[in-house]
Parts: sequence; C-alpha cells; structure tokens
Amino acid sequence: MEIVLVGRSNVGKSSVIRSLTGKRVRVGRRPGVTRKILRYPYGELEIVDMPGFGFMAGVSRTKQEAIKTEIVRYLESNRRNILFAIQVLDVRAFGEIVERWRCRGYVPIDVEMFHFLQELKLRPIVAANKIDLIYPEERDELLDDICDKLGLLPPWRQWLDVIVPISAKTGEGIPELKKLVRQRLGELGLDRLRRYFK
Ligand SMILES: Nc1nc2c(ncn2[C@@H]2O[C@H](COP(=O)(O)OP(=O)(O)O)[C@@H](O)[C@H]2O)c(=O)[nH]1
Ligand SMILES: [Mg+2]
Repeated sequence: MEIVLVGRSNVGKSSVIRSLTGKRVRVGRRPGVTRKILRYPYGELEIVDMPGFGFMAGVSRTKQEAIKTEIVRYLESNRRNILFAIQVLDVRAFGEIVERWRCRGYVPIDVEMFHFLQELKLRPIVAANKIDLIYPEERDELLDDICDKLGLLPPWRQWLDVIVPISAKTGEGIPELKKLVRQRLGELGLDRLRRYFK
C-alpha cells in the first residue's frame, strides 16, 4: 500500500516526506539528472516519491515528456496499490508557471496532474509548500489564486480537506497535513495505519 507524492522538481517533495515520516530522506539534490521513482518503506506503508515533472534546467523537452508519461503510466498501472496522492507545489512559483503555460495555450502540467489524480479517484491532497516565504497578510489571496487555477472555487478555506499550506522547512502546517493524511486513511477504512501520522 502506497502513498504517492508528485510535484515539480525542487518544490520540496523530499522535504515533505522527511516531515511526514521523520526519515532522513535526501533533500536538495541537484534536479535535472534522470531520476527514478524512489520508494521509502514506512511501517506497513510505502511512500513513493515520483520524479519531478515540468521544466528543469538541463532536461530536454523530450525528457520532460518522458517523465510525465512515466508518472501517468505508474499511477494507472499501480492504481490498486495506491491509497491516495499528495501533490506538492511551491506557492511562490505556482501562479507564474500556470500563467506562462496558459498564455501559450497549454494546460499547465501541474493542473493537468491534479485533474488526472482526481480522475483516478486518488483524492489528492495539495501540500502548498514554502508558505514561510509568503508574508502572512498575502497568504489568503495567494491560496485563493492557487485554488482558482486548480479549478477549486475560492475561497481556499472551503477546501480544507484538499489544500493545506505548509512549510516543510519550519514545520508550519505539518500537523494539519498529518491530520488530512489520517482523515484519508480513515475514509479508506484503514484506521490502524493512522498511528504512523500522529
Ligand atoms: N523556504 C523553504 N524552503 C524549502 C521548503 N521545503 C523545501 N525547501 C527547500 O527547497 C529545496 C528543494 O527541496 P527538496 O525537498 O529537495 O525538493 P524536491 O526536489 O521536490 O524533492 C531545498 O533546498 C529545500 O531545503 C519550505 O517549506 N520552505
Ligand atoms: Mg527530491
């Protein structure tokens, strides 16, 4: 049984896994090099860290597409083993990336991935990471915008069972993220696994 993490390179996926599990997952490794799917056994579970998708310096367009295809195939063929997904995004970068792709007439990969996870009924949790870098008075507006771009009607506080602002660096929001994880496990009838996320 797996919990899968997806997100762009450098958004903080490894840091989030570290925050959730206390495992000494390697953080801040140079993105761009070919990256395999990483599996971290955690109690009766496995936390699965997908390769970062989207643009990275030094990675060709073709390679980016290949990574995306690999993730989609993985999710489809392992659907039965996957409990739910956590999509990590960088709150500073998200809006700009989405705008840039929309202007060119594309559905941004982050938005596409979120919808794909929903289609697969993987009940994605959006971990809106690096919130420590945003002034408190600017957070609501930013989170509303992120929700809007993901197709979730603002205000963001209507979606507290979907989106959670966190900082994997300071630990802010991590209790709320764990609570959502426990909630997902409860909904799946897996109450005994909730203890791993206290
Ligand atoms: N300020 C800040 N930096 C973070 C946060 N989470 C991760 N980082 C930093 O972002 C970089 C990428 O983190 P990493 O977990 O390796 O991202 P990954 O590529 O998605 O696995 C590292 O330098 C982290 O220290 C956060 O919540 N706040
Ligand atoms: Mg990583």
